[in-house]
Amino acid sequence: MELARLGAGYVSPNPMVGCVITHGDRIIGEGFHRQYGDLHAEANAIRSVKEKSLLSSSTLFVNLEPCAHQGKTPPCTKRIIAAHIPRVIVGSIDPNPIVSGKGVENLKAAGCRVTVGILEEECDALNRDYMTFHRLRRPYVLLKWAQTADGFIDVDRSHCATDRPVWITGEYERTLVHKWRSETRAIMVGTNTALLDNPALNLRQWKGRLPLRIVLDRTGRLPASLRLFDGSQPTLVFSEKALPLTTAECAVVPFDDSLPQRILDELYRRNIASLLIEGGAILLQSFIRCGLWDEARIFTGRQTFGKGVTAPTAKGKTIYEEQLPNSTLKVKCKK
Ligand code: AOF
Ligand code: ZN
Repeated sequence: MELARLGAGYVSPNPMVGCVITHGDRIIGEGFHRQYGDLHAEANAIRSVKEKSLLSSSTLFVNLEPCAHQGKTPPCTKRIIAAHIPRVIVGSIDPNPIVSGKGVENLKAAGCRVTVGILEEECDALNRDYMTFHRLRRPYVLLKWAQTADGFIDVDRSHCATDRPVWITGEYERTLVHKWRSETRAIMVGTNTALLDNPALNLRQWKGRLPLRIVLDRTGRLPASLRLFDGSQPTLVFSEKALPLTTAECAVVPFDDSLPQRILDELYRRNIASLLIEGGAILLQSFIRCGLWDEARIFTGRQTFGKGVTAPTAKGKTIYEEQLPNSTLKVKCKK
């Protein structure tokens, strides 16, 4: 799993996979999936073994069922069988219908001894985006917001036109959010947030793959001068009518109660396995209302606003809490 995580941010919509090959009590090979479309973890691990003669009496450990399909690379089961590896230990069964169960079946048919379900919960959690994408046929939905100690996510800015957001957290939190962006394939904001904050939704403070930027614009009122439309990154606008955009794509959907589901359907079609929703309150709450979220990361700052835009409320189980330099971070999971 540690090896698998080295691919974080680079492999989606494919899973993070790590693989270790042992001989007796010695590790003789290691590998992980480095980048979308590259060699799979098992292939890298087999390649890394120097004494190939040891493979026929080795054990291969992998967090996800080895694939049995001819994809961008040949099936891993074929490589494992060709290397005469007699024993394979698997964490999770692959939820991808083109592989699911077939990998284990193929290995067993070739006489390999296979054990499935070792640290399954941890392996499922490691690839929660991938698991959610295939099991629920929608991206993993991550909500993020920052609120004041008295529960506001913004001051009331309805009467002032400024593109400067009011900061509740600080530099450390900002960098952390950029890291999260690098680990997510798409980032979405609502119309008001786009207008008032003029966010760039890029990775200024972190290295990684640029995510798809998504913004809602029901009636086409967002000006082309926004940073979102600077053409520096793939950008998608959901609107009720086809908008004549030059630096972004437009997806037409009805803006009714089904909007969150329709957005996720469109992202599923586009092979986007994870979505980070960064605000504002209305957009966040609409996904919460539909139950279409998986995790909420909430920063609570030290200052108070007294009045303003009320923060969303999401009922869930707190799975993590940490004191950061300028706030408390709470991570909640739905249910
Ligand atoms: C990976 N890396 O280490 C393993 C994967 O797009 P392809 O052809 O690379 O195939 C992707 C599928 O292969 C993926 O959905 C999963 O079922 C299987 N295993 N994929 O990208 C890996 N082991
Ligand atoms: Zn594979």
